[in-house]
Amino acid sequence: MATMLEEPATRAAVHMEIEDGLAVIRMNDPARPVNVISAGLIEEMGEIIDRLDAGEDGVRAAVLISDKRGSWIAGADIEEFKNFNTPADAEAASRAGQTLLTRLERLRIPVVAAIDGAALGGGLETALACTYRIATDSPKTKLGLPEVNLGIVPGAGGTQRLPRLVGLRTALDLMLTGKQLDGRRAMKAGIIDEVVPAPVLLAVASRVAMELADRKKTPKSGRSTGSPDRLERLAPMRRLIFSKARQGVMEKTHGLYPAPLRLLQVVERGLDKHIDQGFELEAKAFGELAVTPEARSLVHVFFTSTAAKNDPGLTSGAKARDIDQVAVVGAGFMGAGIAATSAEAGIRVRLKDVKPEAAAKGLRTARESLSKRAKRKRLRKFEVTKLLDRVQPTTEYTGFHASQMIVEAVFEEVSLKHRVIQEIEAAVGEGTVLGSNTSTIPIAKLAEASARPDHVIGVHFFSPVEKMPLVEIITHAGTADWVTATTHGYAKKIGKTPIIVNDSPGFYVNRILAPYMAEAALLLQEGVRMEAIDEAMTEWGFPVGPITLYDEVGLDVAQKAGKIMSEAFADRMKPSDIVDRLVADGRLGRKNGKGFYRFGDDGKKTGPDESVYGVIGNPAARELGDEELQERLALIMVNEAVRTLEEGVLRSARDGDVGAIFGIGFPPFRGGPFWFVDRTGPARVLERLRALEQRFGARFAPAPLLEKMARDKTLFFPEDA
Ligand code: T1G
Repeated sequence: MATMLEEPATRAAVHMEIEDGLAVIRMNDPARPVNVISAGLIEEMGEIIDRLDAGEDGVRAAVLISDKRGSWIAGADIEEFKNFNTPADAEAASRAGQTLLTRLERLRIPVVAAIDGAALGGGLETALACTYRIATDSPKTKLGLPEVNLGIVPGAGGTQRLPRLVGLRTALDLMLTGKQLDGRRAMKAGIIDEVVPAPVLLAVASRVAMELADRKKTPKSGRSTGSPDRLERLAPMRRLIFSKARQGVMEKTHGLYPAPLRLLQVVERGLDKHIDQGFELEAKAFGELAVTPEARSLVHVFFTSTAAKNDPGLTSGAKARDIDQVAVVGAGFMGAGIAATSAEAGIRVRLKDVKPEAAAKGLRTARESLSKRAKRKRLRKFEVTKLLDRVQPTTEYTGFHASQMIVEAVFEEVSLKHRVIQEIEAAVGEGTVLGSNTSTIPIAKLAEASARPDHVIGVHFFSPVEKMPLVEIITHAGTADWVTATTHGYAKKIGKTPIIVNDSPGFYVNRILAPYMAEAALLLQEGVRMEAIDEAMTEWGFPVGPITLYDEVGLDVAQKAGKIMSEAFADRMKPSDIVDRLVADGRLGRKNGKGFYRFGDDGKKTGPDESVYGVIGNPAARELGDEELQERLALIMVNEAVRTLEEGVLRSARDGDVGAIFGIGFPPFRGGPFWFVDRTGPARVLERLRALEQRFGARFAPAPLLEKMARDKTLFFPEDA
């Protein structure tokens, strides 16, 4: 007979049911959308382990499962990180998690982790302490140790258990990238013993648990990778692995992020020691890292980006329409990317172009992209066919009426877009959102051609669409709230992080990029070498420098955007004529293999093209220190960001940080331009801008909001001070 042992009503995140010697431990935190390892959960789990340890009711095996759909355990409670005032606070939290999981691992009975949904960070660490791990093949099932993305290392035994289970290389790869694997890939990596469909998870887990108790079964994970690899046990091999990993980290992060380097140290030192000594090293590192400014900024990025994704910020309560079909007009590179990304999220797509060849080419591009993703996900043949079939090419507007959302991605020309909008409107009825993927044309201008201007909205993707996480949604004064809500829901559904901004030249992302790019061109004009400018900014934390960015986006595109911005903000964004000269010299950047830099036949950048200095008419003889370059470039962008908030282009500082990090690559460890102002201090930022204004003129004039904040001693995020 089943015995249901009730927990006190206030603490009911974990329940245990016992039947015929099997304990099913069910997690479902009523206070949270996902299960997290909070102080409360540690206590409740501890009590359950006490009972199992005491041999309760003849329990012979246990299954650990979640009653929350799509979430197993999302890791430690990141909210609680805000309570860490000292390294000792954080170290103690890590030790509490380690102790719990060591007790779980050392139970006399086998425990099967039955995983459906996210098992991340402390979630995966919990699974690693179980005897056997079964995951479902659901797309919601993700396994990984994403702690580095929060500026910390795994703190509940993961740095020690994972390498011992799957070998050094696989473990380092997972922990240094924070990548998340679905069930099948996790099994290939040796983390998971078995993958099953969700409906049979509990049944299979229960059977396996009893078989383990009867010694009819042994775990298989770890073995499929052949790990721990014998070679990896040899000292020279290990040294090589660590030195390569260290080199990789330095190349990628320039040593700006302490967590990955500390992780390598903890794993290396812990490897030959008893695992308990490894846990000591881990807890210490966790404690020190959790209170660093880098970790605080990265936690800010987690919460702000999650909030941007979940909250469209509408006060009217307007509801989003569900989206199961979209139509994309314009099957170029962007259109194909939008189609592929939508299809991957389970949305049916009509991909239209005027000529059949163009539609077919777009379809090919979309399918190639989808096939690559399917391969990585190890989809079965019928699943791949289903995925590819979701994108249907067309030269007509047939089938458009069944779409809830249209995204036009035709050439950036107002008259063409006007015509396309009218054609679309003739084919669809009321209630279909009309989104434009323009990056330069005001949305209000596009809406002028529309019979239903309240249905018109900007939905600005970044290239390559499959990789870039941001979607900038732009409302004009007449956009209806349900249209905004639906577009926000669409962006979220396809896995993007949206920010919603008001219509204004350059919107937000290009608006703050423009003065930064213009400043880089001015530095060239002053005679600074291109690599010096690029290096200064990668050292500051951007993924690439501004001169490389010119080559990447295309000099003709940058020229056009620069003109629009200088017309709108003439006092601050007068571009130098360098870009004009390069374009006139036939240099378009990477796309024609000729830009500021030289490119090899394989498209790779080979080095600065010295002949550029001749085109510019300047010998590049001036040396400026990194600090001056960084200050001019970073502050001109930060100041512009503050202006957009002040003018109401941005609705919140939160969106400004998310947009700069996810759209431009503003260094995440600096938390975004607004967080940067808070951490530097508005008064200090103001003082530096004033000094620059004196030397270089009005383009550095501080945003009035900064003056006000410095005067009133206020912050953008006072709650995080
Ligand atoms: N802590 C606190 N809140 C969390 C959370 C967490 N770990 N994970 C999610 N939430 C909140 C989130 O803020 C949102 O809140 C809601 O849950 C739904 O999330 C000891 C040190 C799990 C894949 O980094 O990746 O373990 O907006 O909208 O799209 O070594 O959330 O509703 O108020 O994102 O379905 C490591 C972070 C922690 C995982 C779900 N774990 N989370 O995605 O929903 S460090 C992570 C995610 C750690 C150990 C250590 C995703 C998700 P609200 P959501 P989703």
